[in-house]
Amino acid sequence: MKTTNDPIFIKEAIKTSSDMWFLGWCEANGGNISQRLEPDKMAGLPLAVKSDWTPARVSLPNLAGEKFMFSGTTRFLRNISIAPEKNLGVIEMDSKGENYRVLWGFEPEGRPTSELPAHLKSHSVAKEVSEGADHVVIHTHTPNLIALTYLHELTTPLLSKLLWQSHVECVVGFPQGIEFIPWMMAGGDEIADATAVAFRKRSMAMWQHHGVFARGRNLDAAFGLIHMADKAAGIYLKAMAAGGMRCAPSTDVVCRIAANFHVTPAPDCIDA
Ligand code: 2HA
Ligand code: ZN
Repeated sequence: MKTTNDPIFIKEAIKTSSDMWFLGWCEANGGNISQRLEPDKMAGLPLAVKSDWTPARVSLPNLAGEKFMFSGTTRFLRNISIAPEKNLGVIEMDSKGENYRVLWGFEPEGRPTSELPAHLKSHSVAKEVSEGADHVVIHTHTPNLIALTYLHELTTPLLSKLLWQSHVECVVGFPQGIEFIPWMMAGGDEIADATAVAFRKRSMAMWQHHGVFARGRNLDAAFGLIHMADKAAGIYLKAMAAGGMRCAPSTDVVCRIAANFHVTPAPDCIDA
């Protein structure tokens, strides 16, 4: 595992992507990660203009001039640990938040993930609603959460409550719930917009039959949310396979746990 003099954000990307791999979340080139980088995070990284300005299929003025770490399109998250300079890159947005250029990585040459518009639109909303605190977006193919989208005709309240009632820590981790996004074409503008809209209210969005998106202040925070939700989905599936959820915690119990931790479950989910 390569860790020597890499900046801390690369070490954190290695840790997170390795954990995602070992949990079975990122087969082949599945899944992608990104992080908005403050200038001090890139100290020691040899930045140089490595590509022309390239349309990012977005127009996001609040991301003008921002720099991001991205995993690369067609690259495997599993391989970041052995070659971060091939599987990760740093990009810079132009002064309109419309085009990007590569400043480091994606060796010998490459581009950010095919989900670039969904990540950038998510970062734009995340930066705004968190007042700059959120820096990370993770997309990944979590088997238990995906299986749920094959089992039930889900809605946002149904999925949020199902997870809150399957693992009693979940309401504390994501009291805003998790947005359910019906199937749309991956990589497209429509699903990118739907994900960004979801992030105005919540920290996670579930793409039907595909995978999950989470935002957070750092990789650990976004990873932790996804881990919690996928574990809850796994507990639900186990209980269902063993005969059904015969004595799940009630809505009242979920509310009492939330109150104990001074959080409020999203009214559009808990009351539905
Ligand atoms: O790039 O996960 O949704 C791999 C993906 C696309
Ligand atoms: Zn995907």
